Amino acid sequence: MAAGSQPVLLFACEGVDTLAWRDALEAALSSVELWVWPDAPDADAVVFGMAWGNPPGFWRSFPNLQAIFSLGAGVDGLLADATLPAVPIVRMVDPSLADGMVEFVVMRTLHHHRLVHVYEQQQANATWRPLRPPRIGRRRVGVMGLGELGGRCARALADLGFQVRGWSRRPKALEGVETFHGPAGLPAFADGCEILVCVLPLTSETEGILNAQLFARLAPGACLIQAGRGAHLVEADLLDALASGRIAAATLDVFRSEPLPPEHAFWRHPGVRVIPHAAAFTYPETAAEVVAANLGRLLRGEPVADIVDPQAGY
Ligand code: NDP
Ligand code: OXD
Repeated sequence: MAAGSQPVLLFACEGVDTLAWRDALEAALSSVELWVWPDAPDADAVVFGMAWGNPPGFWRSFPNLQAIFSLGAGVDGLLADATLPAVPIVRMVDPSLADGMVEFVVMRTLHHHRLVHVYEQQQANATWRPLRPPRIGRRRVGVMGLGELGGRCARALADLGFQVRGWSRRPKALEGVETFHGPAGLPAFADGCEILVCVLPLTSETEGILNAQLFARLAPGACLIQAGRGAHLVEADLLDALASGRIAAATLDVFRSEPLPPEHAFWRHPGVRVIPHAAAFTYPETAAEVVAANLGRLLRGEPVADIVDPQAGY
């Protein structure tokens, strides 16, 4: 394929359904030419990139790159590449991705609220013991991260009737949600939470934030739902908290090492439910429209939402 008169968008994403993405992007894009890696005959012609799971150094081969679109909401992987060109990064804000995260968080919050993690262990011993959960309005759920995903989750949980708190970096108001922010707000946010949900981005400030100090603030026997990034969690602290009963059960969707190695203690721990990084997915048919709209704004020189702040790291 030779470079034509339109700017070229190079789609170079690993581990996704490339054909579905190509079809969706071709249907949505009108003012750029789409190339799909490895079919990129002229590196100089590439003006926009769509990235996911690329090896470090990949994007530095395109000297005329003007912006990178992340296929995922989390950009920690991209930003970890020290050679990444200093161009704007547009992260993924796909309504279907947010729907998926809401489904996942609501599903697992209800699972823990209704004590299904206890019934699973009772069933292993053929134990018949009904347990009455607190009324939903008495159940304290804390959501870490109140962005596109966490904000939607917190609102959905509040709509169901949970007593919801939320924690963000900057002050934020969300109807039905008691909000806290910054490191100073973290202890008060965590105090007495019975179900803790993490939907944070991974940054230098949030790495290792799910640790013994935080767990000590939760209600005894609290449950954890972790759908942010694996490096948020200090794994040894979770195993200790499960052993002491400080944490009764954990739903883990993301891990420091993915796929989770077969020998990892989480696989066989009765208090841990392992989900293979499947809380929420980006859907080409909706996400391609979002990419096309942002590309159009870039080409017209208009401001683009969802640009990553490299200082903040998300
Ligand atoms: P957003 O950027 O929209 O929101 C991030 C939220 O985290 C914001 O509320 C932000 O605060 C808050 N935050 C960031 N840093 C801190 C900090 N240091 N202290 C307190 N709060 C902080 O991101 P999304 O909601 O779109 O995505 C969040 C993350 O979810 C992704 O980065 C990714 O890691 C994860 N994810 C996981 C998936 C899965 O399948 N498991 C799928 C997709 C995403 P503020 O509002 O003040 O900016
Ligand atoms: C994402 C993810 O960041 O799938 O979009 O984890």
